[in-house]
Amino acid sequence: KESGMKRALISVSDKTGLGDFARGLEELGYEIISTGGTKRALEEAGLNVIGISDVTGFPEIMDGRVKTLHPNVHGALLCVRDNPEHVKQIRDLGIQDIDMVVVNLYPFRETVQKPGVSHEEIIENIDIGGPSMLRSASKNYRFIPVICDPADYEQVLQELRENGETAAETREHLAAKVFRHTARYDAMIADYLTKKTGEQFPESMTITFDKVQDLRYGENPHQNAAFYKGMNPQYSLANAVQLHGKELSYNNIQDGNAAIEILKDFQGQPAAVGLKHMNPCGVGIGNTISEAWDKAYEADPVSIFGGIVALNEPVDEELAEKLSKIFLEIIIAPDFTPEALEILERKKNIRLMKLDTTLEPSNTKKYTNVNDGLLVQDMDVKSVTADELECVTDRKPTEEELRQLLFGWKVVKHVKSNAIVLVKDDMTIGVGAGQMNRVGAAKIAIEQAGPKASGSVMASDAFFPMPDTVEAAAAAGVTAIIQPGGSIKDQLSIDACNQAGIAMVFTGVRHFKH
Ligand code: 93A
Repeated sequence: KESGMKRALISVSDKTGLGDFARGLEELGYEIISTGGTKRALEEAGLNVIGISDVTGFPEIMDGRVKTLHPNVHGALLCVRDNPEHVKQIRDLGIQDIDMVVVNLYPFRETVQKPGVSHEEIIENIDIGGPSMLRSASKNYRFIPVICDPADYEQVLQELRENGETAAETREHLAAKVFRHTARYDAMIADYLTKKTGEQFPESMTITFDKVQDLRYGENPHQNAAFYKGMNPQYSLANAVQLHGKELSYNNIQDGNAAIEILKDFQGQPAAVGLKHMNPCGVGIGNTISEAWDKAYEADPVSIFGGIVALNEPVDEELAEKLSKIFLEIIIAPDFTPEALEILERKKNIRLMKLDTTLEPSNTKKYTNVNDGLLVQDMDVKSVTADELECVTDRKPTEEELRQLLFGWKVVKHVKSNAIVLVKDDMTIGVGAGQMNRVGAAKIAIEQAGPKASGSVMASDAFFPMPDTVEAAAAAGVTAIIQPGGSIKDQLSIDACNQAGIAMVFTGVRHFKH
């Protein structure tokens, strides 16, 4: 070695913590080699830096596309230092050792997510030299520590200060992290280009997720769990700002997600969703958000206990007073007024999440796990308008019935199948969820509605295989029904409706949710 000093190669896009880390290395007797932008940043921070061109004997060319791709770099990084042949070869070629690699990559993900970004700019942000160095040094982790995450700077410095070198175990951890990082990085590029080709379901999936947080536990305390976010998290709870309360649990995140999914179908009017165990227990719309909540609450004042509330307008003082009277796990809303916050924050445990819940449905994919595999489908973003309904009974629904039917249809889509929802006065009054037969779901909804069932309308997520559900509806005083239609026995249900004076419309669309 010419200088006898250790050398660290630093080339980073994310310059977080860079100055302090490099200074730490300098104090430990390291020389620092850097590429253009990193070198400038380090020099501004008052450090001495060797330019990469002095190592490669080559200028950085083609707008930086080739800076570090050179045998003087990769020879040093890949040399097996206890292999005398390797060492001889690099000495003969005049390749100097590099003892540490600190690289993080062009911000590909951030670039893809930039509004109005061009394809060319995205392509330029595919880092080639960076991953190459990370991979070379990681393959050789027995000898070279490699850092791709500024969060690891401190530990590395500390080990160097204490022992003059990093622990073998640390180097192994760092290398594993690098390969996770570069694998994910490539997967993001693959995702971007695959989407661009229009391929819907490619031969192999490369979905990339970033950990949001480890969770205390999963559905139950004996299950470990973590929360990850994907590439388009704008409508995800991962993007919510928590204003108050304990950390979200696994079940909270699932339930919260289900609640905001429902809101997507109620844009353009104040809407409130009460949710328990993945199913809505009350949905209401109103002229004000407070009125919408009154209805969601009144829909089922029993089940909402310990539930989740999602709203598509800010919580004000009036609403906060009402919400504070019941035990709720989470409130999700686009905002909370200061007065509302003050009222709700008196409750220690309630989680207050600020999230833009007013976005339109997004046409993203939905993933469901099966043992060691994944089912992937489009999100169910289908909706129907009044014009698309086919009335199949003698009596047509009235204007008001039609409004309630469409309301019920939006809700039933989000209820676990088999699902029946009863609706009256812009609110759900009975929700029958997740039954193994349809009439069973209807009976639950009717029982829950009690006397309110009379004069209500019914929505069914799938067709009636038999007339028994219509018969139960008629007995309860239901006046109109919305369902997909399409059973070979539709006529039996239509006859039963006509007999009871019920108006029934077909959507031609079904909303199974298993
Ligand atoms: O364009 S590259 O793919 N070609 C290279 O040879 C190369 N070497 C380092 N990108 C390359 N890098 C990347 O440049 C690093 O991964 C890092 O993200 C970035 C740092 O550049 P600068 O120091 O000029 O800001």
